[in-house]
Amino acid sequence: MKQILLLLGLSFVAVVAAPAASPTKPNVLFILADDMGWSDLGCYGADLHETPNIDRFAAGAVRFTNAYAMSVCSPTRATLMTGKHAARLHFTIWAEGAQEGGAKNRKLREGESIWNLPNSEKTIATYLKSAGYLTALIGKWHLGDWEHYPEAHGFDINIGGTNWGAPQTFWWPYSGSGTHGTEFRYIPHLEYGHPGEYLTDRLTDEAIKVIDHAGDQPFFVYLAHHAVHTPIEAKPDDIQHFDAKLRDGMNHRHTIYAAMNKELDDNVGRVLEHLKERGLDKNTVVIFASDNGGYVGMDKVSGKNIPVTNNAPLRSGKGALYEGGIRVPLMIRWPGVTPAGATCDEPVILTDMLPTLLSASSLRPATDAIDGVDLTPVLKEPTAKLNRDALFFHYPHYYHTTTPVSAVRARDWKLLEFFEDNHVELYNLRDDLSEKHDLAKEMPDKAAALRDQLHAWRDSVGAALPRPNPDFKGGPPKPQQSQLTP
Ligand SMILES: [Ca+2]
Repeated sequence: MKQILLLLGLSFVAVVAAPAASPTKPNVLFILADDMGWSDLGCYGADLHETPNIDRFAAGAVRFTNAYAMSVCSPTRATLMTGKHAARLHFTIWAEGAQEGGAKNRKLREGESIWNLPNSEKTIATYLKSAGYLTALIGKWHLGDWEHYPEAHGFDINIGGTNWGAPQTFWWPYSGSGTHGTEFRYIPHLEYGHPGEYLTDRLTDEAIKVIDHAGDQPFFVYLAHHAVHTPIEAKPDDIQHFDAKLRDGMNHRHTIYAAMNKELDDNVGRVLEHLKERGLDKNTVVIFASDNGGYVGMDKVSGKNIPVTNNAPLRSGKGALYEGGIRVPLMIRWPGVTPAGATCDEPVILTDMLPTLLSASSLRPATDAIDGVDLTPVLKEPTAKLNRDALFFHYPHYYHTTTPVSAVRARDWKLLEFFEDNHVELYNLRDDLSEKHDLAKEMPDKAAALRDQLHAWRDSVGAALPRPNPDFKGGPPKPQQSQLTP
């Protein structure tokens, strides 16, 4: 209640002093899109979609072409916050999926996953708060029940963060039941709004209020938009624009999803413009990323019987460990450090955000069990190489795009190991970005070496593995999808 009153009051408080964040404590604005695919943005090659504001931001930032996340929501958010791999945390599936206990009549029982981020974990917010920052989560949290909400993880302010992975609707009052199972969902602290108000706009309004409220205090604003996750809902005028623009042969075909992307882009533009007007852009690290690959299933709301997006040239989408499920947009602008308009091809992962942001704030992680690395060297010099030979992925669960699987990316090489039959697939991403040509049989020694590397990593983090399901009755696998949204 105190936070509600505080924020309601903000509307009536004139913005006063210019910010006083010091060079050693830059402000941080982390904008996370939900389920945005690697090729959904103009600057990553989208055709139907229009994202001029994010494209302009990319032109002043370092844009990563080989950035990765986990393949679904909660594991990425957990690794982002802690700098530890989701497999080390044993947080490998979205929170509601972990509570359901996984698929039933399948060949394997899924690896066990937690659904509450332990309060003993230190997050980016924990560190920055202790260093004097105002810390705020605005939007999606998805890391556990109320005892594990952002307030328990170092955030002074939580606007909207709950255990739920998606709103029932993007239209005020954002509440109801039915779209995502039978439970009633709402967005706390946004009860006061008006008919026709759209969630992406409102979350941006709240972020701007918090930024202004920070005054002389450095801020960490984690603006975790629900867009462009289901339910696929957008403003009629924007939908009409993309209906008129759609042409045969376009990679993207879902005009409501295109409108959602445009509306997210409008709001990224709005918050960046606000930073500029306030003179805060010169001392604010701004990061834009997505939490997993684009969703290639159907949505239940739009009435369109087509996949929500298409991650081409990448294979598959959310859930899978093919590139379409894990490769994501990532752009970072760090005034005085990042060159404008550079691209960086070095493989990076959102696990790297904690050590990077701590470094930007002249802090160091307190534990050596951090899996991420500080990206400062490639932010200063985007053609530099990081001292890391591989990235790892672990999704011991079923989804409509995959069976339980682990993967390793080592420079140009990528190996996936599927647990149902232990078969491996080997790809050279430099030659075969779309993962069409499995080289495992042609190059058995290379495949064996990467498999050994993957197994050694799984052992080192204590990854939870799937196991045979004694109750499996055989027969064709029944498509399994949670009633609750990832
Ligand atoms: Ca997501």
